Amino acid sequence: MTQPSADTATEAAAALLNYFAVPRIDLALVLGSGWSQAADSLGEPLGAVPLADLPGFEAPVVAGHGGDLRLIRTSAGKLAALFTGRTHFYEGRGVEPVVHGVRTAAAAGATAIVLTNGCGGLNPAWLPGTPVLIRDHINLTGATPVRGATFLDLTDAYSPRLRALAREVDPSLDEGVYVQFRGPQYETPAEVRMAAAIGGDLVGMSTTLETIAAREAGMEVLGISLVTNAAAGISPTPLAHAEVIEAGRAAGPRLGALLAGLVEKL
Ligand code: 8IG
Repeated sequence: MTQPSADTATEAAAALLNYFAVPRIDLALVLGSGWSQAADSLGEPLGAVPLADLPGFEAPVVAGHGGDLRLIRTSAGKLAALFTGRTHFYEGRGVEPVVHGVRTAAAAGATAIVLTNGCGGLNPAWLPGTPVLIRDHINLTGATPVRGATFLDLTDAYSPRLRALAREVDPSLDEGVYVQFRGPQYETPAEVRMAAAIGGDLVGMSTTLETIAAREAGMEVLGISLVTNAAAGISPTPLAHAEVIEAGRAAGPRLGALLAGLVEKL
């Protein structure tokens, strides 16, 4: 299919607003690996549409990654679009499908977006199941959603205001720098040492391109990583996708409480 563009995001936004019969949405959340259980605690569910039914989306393929857009009314009365899955850069379809959900949310009126992910942790104190706020990122994909000579400022890309709100909900939250590798293979231990040397705390395969697109679209961004595993070489045991799913399951109640407390304040 042809690549979804900013115009396709306008079409997808119109389709979703029409589907739910609402004039606009207020915020959006993207649930990454390990975060799916948090979906049920965010407010009053108003319905769901398969992403593949909206212009420009294709169904995600990874086990443990869903593919719906759910509309939720938060306890504060805001309309939140919840993406239960995302397209990853490693799927090889390019950048446009990766950021299509973010652009659709912005085109539908969202002024803030919460981007969550599952990732590897470099700090051995972050046991599997620990949520960490993203303070900043390093994009090692070599790709960008920005087209042309658009010199987008990424200072405070991860909103200090929203991070402070998250810490009001959970004062124990640490912060870190998220390093996006292309994947889909996990890093080698040497690549993890490189990530540490360049200032990284978290390694993953999503989020940075979405953040860039969200900032270009003028949204405030909150990024939250769930450390589902120690990054390669940090722990003596090899990485397994089953570990990722188990860490998410065990952390479910904490993540649900965190997101529910947060959306009340957004
Ligand atoms: I879940 O250790 C998850 N996603 N790059 N490295 C990278 N991505 C991840 C990891 C990890 N764990």
